[in-house]
Amino acid sequence: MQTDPQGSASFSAESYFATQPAPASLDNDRQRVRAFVRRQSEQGNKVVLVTSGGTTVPLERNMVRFLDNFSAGTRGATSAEYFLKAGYAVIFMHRQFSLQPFSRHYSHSTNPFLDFLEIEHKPAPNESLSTTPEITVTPEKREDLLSVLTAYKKVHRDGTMLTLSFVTVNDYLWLLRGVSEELSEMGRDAMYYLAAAVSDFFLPRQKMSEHKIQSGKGSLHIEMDQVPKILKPMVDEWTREGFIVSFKLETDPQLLLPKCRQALERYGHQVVIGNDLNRRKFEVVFVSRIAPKKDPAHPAATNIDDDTFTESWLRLSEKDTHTREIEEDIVNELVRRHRTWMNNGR
Ligand code: PAZ
Repeated sequence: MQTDPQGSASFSAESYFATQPAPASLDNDRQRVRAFVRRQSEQGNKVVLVTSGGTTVPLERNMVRFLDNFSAGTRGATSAEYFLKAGYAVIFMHRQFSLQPFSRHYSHSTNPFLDFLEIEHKPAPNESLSTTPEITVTPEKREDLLSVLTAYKKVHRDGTMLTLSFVTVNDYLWLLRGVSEELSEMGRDAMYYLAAAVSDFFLPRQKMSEHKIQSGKGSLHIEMDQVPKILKPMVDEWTREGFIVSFKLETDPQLLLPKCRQALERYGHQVVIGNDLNRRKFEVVFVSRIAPKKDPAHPAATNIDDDTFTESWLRLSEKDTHTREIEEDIVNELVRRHRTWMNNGR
């Protein structure tokens, strides 16, 4: 663990996992992932890990208050559906109670499913006066519901989705490491799609108050430590040759591209997808590295200072925003790039 000039600590991934407790469900989750990966591998399926939703940072061990990260889980849940449609098996690792594939279409706040149902009173057989109430689907909602339900039932029948959940940033980090290590068995056939909004700061267990923080002392000062940059060990140690896609969210448009490039430079993974908070539903940018040039004098070596980046924007037109989802285009593009990545490795 290092200390910066202001005195706050920054954990390496190693010191983080050596000092912060693993969630109680971790071993069980890892076993489920292992069995799932083995099954998908036998069936010749590619697997994508989709992370989705925000993480919390508890302020007390007996938690009353916490800091949260913005994210409804729309990107993750929607993308998972398109990956399934493209023939991938999906490990859907999401914040508890955030949106999920298929059920997201009938979220209680935007599209409550009870509004789709009607009660019909049909005459009961042999009893002319009484009626039996029956539940039916509102006719104009039928077609949409049938198509969502058909896709949902198929995924259940085929066993191509495994759902795991996290709440805190600590749960997330442990689970991400565990799932990545299990999934790395698939080598290049695995994709990692990191759409969750993960806190950059946390309160180590050792600094947390045991009980509810009391208000008697007036204002509250909390100094948080930096969450370790886990993409580095993820690329170098946890995943073997997997195709890794991370997301970068910014609110200042000037920062978006520099931050995406910086992430690729630091961690050396395959793609960063940049999105602006207010434009994310209809515009994203794919940033990746053009393979470093070979030095003719030393053909075996690559010059890593010679990095250049490619940037390609995906946009939905004004008209399409109401009828299409940008995740469909994101997933199609990634499936294409993953195929090239797999072919290059073989
Ligand atoms: O879940 P949502 O659809 O509301 O938002 C998706 C998102 C903006 C959280 C995601 O696209 C993203 O950028 N995730 C990474 C955030 C970050 O840590 O930079």
